[in-house]
Amino acid sequence: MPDIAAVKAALTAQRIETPSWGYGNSGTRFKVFAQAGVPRDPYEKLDDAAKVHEFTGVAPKVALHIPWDRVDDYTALGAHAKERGLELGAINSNVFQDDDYKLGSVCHPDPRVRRKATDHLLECVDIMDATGSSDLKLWFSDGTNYPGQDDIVGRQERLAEALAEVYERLGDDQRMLLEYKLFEPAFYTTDVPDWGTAYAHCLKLGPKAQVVVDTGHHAPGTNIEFIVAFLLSQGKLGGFDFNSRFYADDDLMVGAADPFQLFRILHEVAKNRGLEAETGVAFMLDQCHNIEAKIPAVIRSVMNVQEATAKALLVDLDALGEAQRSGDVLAANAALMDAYNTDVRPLLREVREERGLAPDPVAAYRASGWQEHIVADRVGGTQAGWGA
Ligand code: PSV
Ligand code: MN
Ligand code: MN
Repeated sequence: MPDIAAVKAALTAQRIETPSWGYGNSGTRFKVFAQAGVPRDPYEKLDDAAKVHEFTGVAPKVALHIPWDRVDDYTALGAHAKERGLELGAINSNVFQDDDYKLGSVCHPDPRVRRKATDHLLECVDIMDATGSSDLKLWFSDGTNYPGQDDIVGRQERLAEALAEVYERLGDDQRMLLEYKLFEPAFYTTDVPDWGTAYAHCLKLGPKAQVVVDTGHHAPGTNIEFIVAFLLSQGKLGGFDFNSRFYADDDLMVGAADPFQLFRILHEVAKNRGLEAETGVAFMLDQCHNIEAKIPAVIRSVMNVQEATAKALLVDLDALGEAQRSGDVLAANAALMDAYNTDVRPLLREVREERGLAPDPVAAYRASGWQEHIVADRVGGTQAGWGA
């Protein structure tokens, strides 16, 4: 049986990074429903993220999206984070919202546009130098809408060229995390549509390039835990963008649509040492809270990851291994299901209380008065950008 002290230690050590854009207004292409009290600038996004960390104790890092979080002085932004017990996390590049990118960014047929896009990625590494961030997260909306529109292999070559240039610019303690997505906004071909394409590019680039798995970026029915297990076993899993989906890239709260899938993913992570800091797997959220209250939704999401992690840590790996070796299919499956069916909420409440935290972070947030404070204080919130 798993040692409960070790389970608690692993839960205490796990860190979950929250996205700056999750705190701002967002919506669909049909409507952005503005909420009262949302942050007006990146500094206020950090103020809200600090509340998530205050009540969960496990969310000290905040991912930035450039240019949504562009500021004049990143050192000052880093200092603002530090004063609140936070650190700046992954720098997410954005080569998808300028008119120039209609036919792509680093895969665009025009070298001028490719240069502009690559320069933006290099600028993101400059920002990482200033913020102390170690991860550059790359997601490309590049692709085509119609058969024959562009040369598939030619686009791969352009992509490889840009990635190689950015890879060369990375410092010793920096890495690039390449994110794939099946479709959208491109509807016929996407230049990085799946883990295999991302993996092939990362393998060619070298050890500082790893794949990021956004849980919302697969076709329905895809076995994401298989991808996770494979990438981890090859040292190529850089991290997660957690969210959940019912249909496409819905960006709903992680664990809301399919908590069992989240458990299966985290079981592979836990079993293959992905919870150990040295493995370097970043647990990030990439979500948008369009209709629900944002800060408590981020807290809820952090808790959902913790609950799935706790269940994964409760899997009796000795019993599982024994059942697998002896070909006992039912016993092996039962070893997983026993853990999944355990109510881990009391254990997590205990872990929090042992650290001097409130057992229920959402209730603690609601009682804190922060929501009333920001609603009264902030008039005219910014739009987070686009919540894809
Ligand atoms: C793209 O859909 C994505 O998942 C990428 O991570 C972007 O950076 C993020 O969404 C923007 O919300
Ligand atoms: Mn993502
Ligand atoms: Mn997405």
